[in-house]
Parts: sequence; C-alpha cells; structure tokens
Amino acid sequence: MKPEEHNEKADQLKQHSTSNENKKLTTNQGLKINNNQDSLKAGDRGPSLLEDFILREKITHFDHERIPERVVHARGSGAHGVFKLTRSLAKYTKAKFLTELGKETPVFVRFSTVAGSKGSTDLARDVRGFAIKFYTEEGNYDLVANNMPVFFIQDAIKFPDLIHAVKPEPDNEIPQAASAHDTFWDFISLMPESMHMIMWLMSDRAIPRSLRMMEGFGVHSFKFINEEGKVHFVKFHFKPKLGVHSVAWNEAQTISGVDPDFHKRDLWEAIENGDYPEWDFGVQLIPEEDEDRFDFDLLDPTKIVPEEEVPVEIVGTLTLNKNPDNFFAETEQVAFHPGHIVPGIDFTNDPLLQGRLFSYTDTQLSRLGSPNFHEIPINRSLNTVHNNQRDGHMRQQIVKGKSSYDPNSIGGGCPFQAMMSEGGFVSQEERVSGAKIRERSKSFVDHYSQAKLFYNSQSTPEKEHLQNALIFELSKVTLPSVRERVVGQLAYVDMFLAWRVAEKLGVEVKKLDWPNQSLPADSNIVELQSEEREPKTKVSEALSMKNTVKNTIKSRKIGFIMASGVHHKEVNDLKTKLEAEGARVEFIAPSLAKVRTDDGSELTPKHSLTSTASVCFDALVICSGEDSVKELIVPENKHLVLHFINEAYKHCKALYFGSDTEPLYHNSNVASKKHEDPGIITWEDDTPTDLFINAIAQHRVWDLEIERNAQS
Ligand code: HDD
Repeated sequence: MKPEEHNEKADQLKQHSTSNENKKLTTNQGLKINNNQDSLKAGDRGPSLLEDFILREKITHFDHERIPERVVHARGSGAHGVFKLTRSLAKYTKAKFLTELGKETPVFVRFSTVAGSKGSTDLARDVRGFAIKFYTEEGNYDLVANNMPVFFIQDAIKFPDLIHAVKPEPDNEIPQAASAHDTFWDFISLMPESMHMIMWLMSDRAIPRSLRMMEGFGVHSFKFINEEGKVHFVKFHFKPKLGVHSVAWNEAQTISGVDPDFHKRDLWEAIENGDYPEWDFGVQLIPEEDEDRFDFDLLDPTKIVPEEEVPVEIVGTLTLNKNPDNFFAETEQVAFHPGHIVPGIDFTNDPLLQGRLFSYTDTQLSRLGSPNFHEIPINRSLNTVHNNQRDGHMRQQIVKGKSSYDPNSIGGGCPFQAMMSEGGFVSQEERVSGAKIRERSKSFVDHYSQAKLFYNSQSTPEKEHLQNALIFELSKVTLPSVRERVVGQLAYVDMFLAWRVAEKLGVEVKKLDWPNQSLPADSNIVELQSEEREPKTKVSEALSMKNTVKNTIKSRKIGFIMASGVHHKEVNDLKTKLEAEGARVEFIAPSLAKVRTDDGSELTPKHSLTSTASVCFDALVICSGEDSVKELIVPENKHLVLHFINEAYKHCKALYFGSDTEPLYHNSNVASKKHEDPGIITWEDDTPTDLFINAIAQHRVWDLEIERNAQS
C-alpha cells in the first residue's frame, strides 16, 4: 500500500511543517539575519556585547534543546502508516475504525527498547515497545503494546521497583541497556510471577532481526462493547507478514558494536525503499459470560490466552509507509496513553492496566512539560478539540468567547455534552462491589504453568538459546544467593533447564520450598506462591518462531563479496533474481573504489571489507570470477573475507559460493559440512539460485547451529 495521498493526519501535519529551502535566515521573531558567523563585539578583538540579541537567542535556545528522556522506552524509532479494516467487527464493537469495512485510519507507530537510554544500542536483550496511535474520526485511540504478550508483574504498584531493578544500578550507573546484573535478577528471584515473562525475555524474541519482524500484543484483556451494549473480552495481536525472526545473541553483541542503530536504520531504509512493513491485525474474542472458563484469570497480565483455546481472527492490516520528517517533533514528542480510547472499547480491571491509566499522562507532564502536550502536532486528534480547559504553558489554541466553564449561559451552553448516539463516550456499566482491601485475587496465584507452556512449546534450538541466555545473564550476577534463587525458580518451569543453568553457574538445583525459603520472615512473597500447576494447553505452536512465516525473502539484505575481475553476468543474473523476489543486494569489495568486471564494465561497492561485517546481512554471496577470487585471497584480504564467511556460517545464514570460489570455500569452515547443510549453496548444485532463495527464506538453519559452531 502506497502512502495515501489524502491521509488526513498527513494533511494536518503539513500545516505545521516547514522547509528552509531558498529561505533567508531569520531570528525566532522573523527578523532577517545578516551575519550568522560573528557575534557583536566592542572592536574586532573586544568583548562580546550583552546587546547581541541574535547571539543570546541562539544560545538560549540551544541551551534548552533537550527534554527528559522517557523514564522507560527512551530509545525509539517511529513511522507513519495506515490501518485498513478487512473484516468488520460491528458484531463486537461500535468503534468506527473497527466496523466500517475497508476503512483506512492513519496511524503513527513508535517502537522502542525498554531499559536503555536514548542513545543505547538497538540490539539489547530487552522487550520491544510497539505503541500505535490510531487517528480515528472519534478521537485518538492508543494501543500501547509490546512484542511480548505478557508482563513481569501483576500489579502496577510494583512497576517502579521492576524498573529500578532493571535500570543501571544507582551507585555506579552500570550497566547500560542490559538486564544481566545483580539488581534485576535479585528482584526476579523474589518475584515468581515474573517467570513466564522471563521465558520470553530469555528467548530470541528479545533480540529481533528487525522491528518489522516482530509481533505486537496489547498484553491486557480489553473490552469490546457493541451497539447493543454486549461485552466481549478482547486480546489484540499484530502478526508481521515477513514472519517473526531473530538474530543470535552472539550476533546481537557484535551488531551493537558495528551498527548500534541497526533496527532504526533497517526500519528507515525499508520505508525509504518502498518495502513497507506490514502486520496482520488480529483479535481473540471471548464473550463476557465465558470469563471464567480458563485455567487462569483473564485479568492477569502474566497470562496469554493460548491460540488453541481461542483462535486469533485476522481483521485488518497495519502498514507503515512514511518516515517522520523530524525525529524530535514526531518520534520524541509523540505521547501515548492506554487511556486514550474511543466508544466501543473499554478497560478491564486488570490491576496493571488500572495503574497504567494514571501513569502515562503524569509522565508526559514531566517529559513534555505542559498539560497542553495534546496540542503538539503529532499528538493532535483529527477531531477538533472543544472544551473549557484553558491556559497553561505553551497554549496554542485561541478559543474565542467569554465563557470557559460549564454550565454556562453566556456562551449559549457550548460546548455541549454529546449523547451516546452522537458518539459521546459512556463507560461500560459494570456492577462493582467489595471491601476496600490491599490484596491480590487467589485466581492470580499461579506463576509457573504458562512459563512451562512457553518453554515446552519451543523447538530444540530455541530451548538451547533460552538456556544460554539465562547462563549468560546469571553469570554476570555476582551474588551466589541470587543465582541459586533463580535456579530454584527455574526448577518449577523445567528441571532440565534448571539443571543446565545450574551446572554452568556452579550452583545446586534446589527447588525453592517457598514457605521456608531464605526470605525475610515478614515477606509477603510466601503467600503469593501456589501449588505447582500444569497448564491446560500443554504446547502452543504460535509460541515457537520455528512455525513462523518462511516463504519470503522480501527486503532481506544480501551481501555480494567481490573484487576486480568479478563475473559480471553471473552477478547480474543472481542479483536480478534475488531482487525480483524483493531482496536487497549490496556489493562489498576490498575498497570503495569501483570494481572492474570481467567484461570491462564497472560496479560500485556500497561497503568495503572493513566498513561492514557479516552480521549486517541476512545472507552472503561469494561472487564468481577467477581474478576476483585471486584478489580476495591475497593476504591483505583473505582473513577479512574468511571472517565474513565464517561469521555468517556460525550465525546459521545462507551462503552462496559462485564458480571459481573453491580456494575461499576450502579455506573457510564451511566445506566439510556442505553435504548435509541446506544453507550452503555452491557451484556444484543443480538449481543454486532456487536453493539459495529458499535457504534465505528459512532465515537460519538453527537446527545445524551446534554442528556449524563446532566447525568454527
Ligand atoms: Fe508502559 C511507556 C508498554 C506497563 C508506565 N509503555 C511505554 C511505552 C510502551 C509501553 C510501548 C512506550 C510508549 C512510547 O513509545 O512513547 N507498558 C507497556 C506495556 C505494559 C506497560 C505493554 C504492560 C502491559 N507502563 C506499564 C506500567 C506503568 C507504565 C505498569 C506504570 C505504572 N510506560 C509507563 C510510562 C511510560 C511508558 C512511565 C514512559 C514514557 C511514556 O510512558 O510515555 O508512563
């Protein structure tokens, strides 16, 4: 889907955007500036004068350029797009953007990491934020989602503790954008309800290949309400059309050095190239009367509704098709809030969600500095705003008339309240009664069954990655008691998992005997622990990335390694076929100088062997051409080329060796395993291009990871 010519939000933003093209430099008061190079001085070697209002204005503005970064989700990447409804949900909700078939709603999406600062690496092991602002005709609807369907804690009152534990430690501000440290795992070891989320966080979902290749989940159960007032619980899902794919941990660590903006760049380039990221939007719908039919509480945000129990129904498509014009104005100033809803959608009593409803406006006040943050262009609703709220910092709207109160007669009673039939929002009428208590429902007290469900649903390589992630993280923990306690928790999820981690940490597996564990006697953790329980659904296919979409190489980045004398026709043929499938080909050569081909033409490399690395590509081609190979194998280049090949091999990527490349092939770690590895394609194969395309579409040969690593 191409960017809409008449995207209403884009039109609205246009009124606020400006370009400096062919314009004269001015002050903020519109005065044209004659000299922007020298300050006003008393004599050319004299002191600057206080009178210099141009200098003062420029420096004052500069001094105030920064705003506080988000307390969580500080690092983000945003894009504009459109949401198209492909199936009407009128039976379940009256929200107009979900009922009018074919309706297109402009959106702004911001992806983020959670723990790191604004300038931290994209490849941190972390949850990814996936926040969507739908600019609907009924007002803004924000779905402030993550790429994991559950959360660490069940109650918002623990959120500051969770975040304090995961953020850099308070004494020395170490480590940045990492959960592998004492305070995080200390907190987790005492928080059994986190164990399901920990399974997700230690899985490869926490190190996505691309923001375009991850799922989005609303996490909480929300409510849909239709015209008749009938209520359904709803869980929101976004499923990427390119499949859910991740990088290897070891690769993530290298990317953090080679290209810490890897995800940001990938999203930006994909949109610039017209490879618009797309997701199927799906819902799980549960009639209100079925609320108690599950072996968990629908209000508990540490639980999923397995797709085997309630299928995800696909009802729309989310497409991102335009990069922001200005990062600060759009991606930084956008303000999301789970409380921004429209008629037809309502909250549940999930205690995590209830707390969020307070937090998001509050945080914008300190981050954006004024209750008028809704007037910032990216936050403006398409509906015009009419109310009696007035004044405050940076107020932009000029409301005419004398009355700014309600009821009034001076203003003719305006603005009027809207009736429900006119789109006025009415909260769902729900009977609530109960004693005022600071307690948790017993139905929330099952912390391991879905952690087991997740772990048991993983493929063998996924389980190994998860084990290794825990070993990595916990090996960074300096306190043996914390390591032991986490292992004690893992034992409730899977004994082999606990044993494997314990072995590498040098601790014993001691299943935590909760009532007798080494916690302070007055700790309330004890009473929060249930008997061990098996989940009703034992395995869920949707939880394993092994079962994801693997039929496309669209927008995959393929590096062609070449030098002078490269076989032009073979390069062109392969490149054309890969590009016809939607892949992006980039040439890598010993230097950035043009590469002369065997037929005398020239190719322009985008990278040199030293300016990039194999971790930046999905697959590699070692190009044909005797002279090219001869140049690649001279001592100066050989170790670089072999490093490329061996890294790609270790990271289970597809490799293509053109004719004449035998000397490189045999010097690499690849050769001896070729016969049993579908990811290695050589000049000896019958239909090499087809095999290569299929191998790239598989993303990685994770099943052969151990063998490949043993070769490396
Ligand atoms: Fe949150 C930002 C997602 C629980 C308090 N959150 C924030 C963002 C996302 C989420 C995607 C970034 C928005 C953006 O790009 O601007 N948060 C979640 C999810 C949660 C969750 C899926 C659990 C299901 N959050 C949560 C709780 C609290 C907060 C329980 C507080 C009680 N979150 C915030 C915040 C942030 C935020 C402090 C920081 C910046 C912002 O809101 O605008 O208010």
